[in-house]
Amino acid sequence: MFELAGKKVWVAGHSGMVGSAVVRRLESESCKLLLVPHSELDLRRQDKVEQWMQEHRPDAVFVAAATVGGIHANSTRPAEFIYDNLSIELNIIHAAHVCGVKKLLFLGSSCIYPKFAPQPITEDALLSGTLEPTNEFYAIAKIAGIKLCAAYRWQYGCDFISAMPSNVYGINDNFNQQMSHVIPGLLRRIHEAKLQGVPSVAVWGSGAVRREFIFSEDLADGLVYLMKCYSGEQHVNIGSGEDITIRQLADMLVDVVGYKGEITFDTSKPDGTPRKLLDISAIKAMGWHPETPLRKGLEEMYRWFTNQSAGAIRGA
Ligand code: GFB
Repeated sequence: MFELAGKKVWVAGHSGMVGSAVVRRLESESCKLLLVPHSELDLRRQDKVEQWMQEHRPDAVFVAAATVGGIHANSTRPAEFIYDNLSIELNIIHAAHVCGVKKLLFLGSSCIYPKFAPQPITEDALLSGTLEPTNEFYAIAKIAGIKLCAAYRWQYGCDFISAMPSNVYGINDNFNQQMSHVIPGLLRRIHEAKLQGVPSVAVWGSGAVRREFIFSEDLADGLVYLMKCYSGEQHVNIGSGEDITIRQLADMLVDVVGYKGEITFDTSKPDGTPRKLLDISAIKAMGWHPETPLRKGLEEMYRWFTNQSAGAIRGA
């Protein structure tokens, strides 16, 4: 057990969807939160990161900072995705070792696994096949992050762990159409089509591919659980344990929003990986399980979205 109470905990990336959910979840842990905005600390600058960590001396670190995006952003900005993410991980993980951080959790992504990995995907599928080309550069950066944690554990005995979530959605998501993942992208398009009386909304790709989604608040709870209860070299999958097709997801979103128009499919847009369902038996065996069914999470996300002022929604 790693107790968080009384500890100084740095959530790197606290303004993002996952980081802000971790901050909300940590409010009940009696720890002292350390947060620094991007405008004050560029995590891609090694000297600045080391200096900031020397000054603030966190006991524990959640590495939720990353350059992220959906299939379009990943396929069109590969240099930013590999450069930013490698730099962020390298700087934080190395500085955590130098500054004697007691526990660090690195956050990856289910796209680290091979495109055609057997489903559901177990942790040992890592590096067993070719990656999905639309997110290869991001995946390689995230694989490097896992290996950094393992290397610092082997050589220096650092208690650095890694968690691999399925596709995340929820509160404080990014709704920019060029950047977003499928849920915020479609939710916003369907909502705007409803308001403007547009008769149809185009879904990218065939709609036949399958994805597993985890609600931001469930993920944050699982990450805090791992921080407190898990120590090991093996990265740990974390998801909802269920997947659906993009067509089924679009139908659910139409229902949640209350849109009366039609859904069409734009097959000129990429599908990406055919299926990405994580095997979450390892984390379940540790005693954690997801709480929020997809439909309930989408309703909560839509309520949150419609209650925000326009300026408060990222990417809108
Ligand atoms: O969410 P998404 O971009 O993530 O796309 P990936 C999932 C599927 O939804 C793809 C389709 O088949 C998309 O073509 N889709 C349909 C849409 N309509 C839309 C839309 O309006 N916006 C978006 N974005 N997709 C990302 C990776 O892949 O998943 C990252 O690129 C990361 O590396 C992330 O791992 C979790 O699952 O395809």
